[in-house]
Amino acid sequence: MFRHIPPVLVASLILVGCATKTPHFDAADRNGNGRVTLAEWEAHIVTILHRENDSNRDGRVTFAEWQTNNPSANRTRFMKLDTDGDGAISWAEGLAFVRKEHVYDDVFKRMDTDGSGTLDRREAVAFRDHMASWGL
Ligand SMILES: [Ca+2]
Ligand SMILES: [Ca+2]
Ligand SMILES: [Ca+2]
Repeated sequence: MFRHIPPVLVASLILVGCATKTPHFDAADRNGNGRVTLAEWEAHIVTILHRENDSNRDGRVTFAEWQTNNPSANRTRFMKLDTDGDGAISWAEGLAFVRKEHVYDDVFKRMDTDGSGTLDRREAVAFRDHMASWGL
């Protein structure tokens, strides 16, 4: 992907990338103590996903909105998330699902390379760079 960019520029881009703060880490670290717990990470991811799927920004993700963003979505899965059956997925319902199904446990463990149970900025940056190397 960097084929047409001079190597020096690539190097400086990478340096800038390393020097800048990691916005995801700061957003996820809700209590600002420099560590991100699994609970904080889950809340952060659900916030992003919920915002992305909630096309009309009313705080509820209806089946129509869900389907727009997930063409392969089916109603059975939607109903599993919509636990109060009001026809929309709230942020709290999304988070409850993610926790119940342990959706992000594995990726969190992979990010927590020292096994401390929390992510520090160094671990988050390493993971981000790892993802970047895959073009993500
Ligand atoms: Ca909505
Ligand atoms: Ca609901
Ligand atoms: Ca750690």
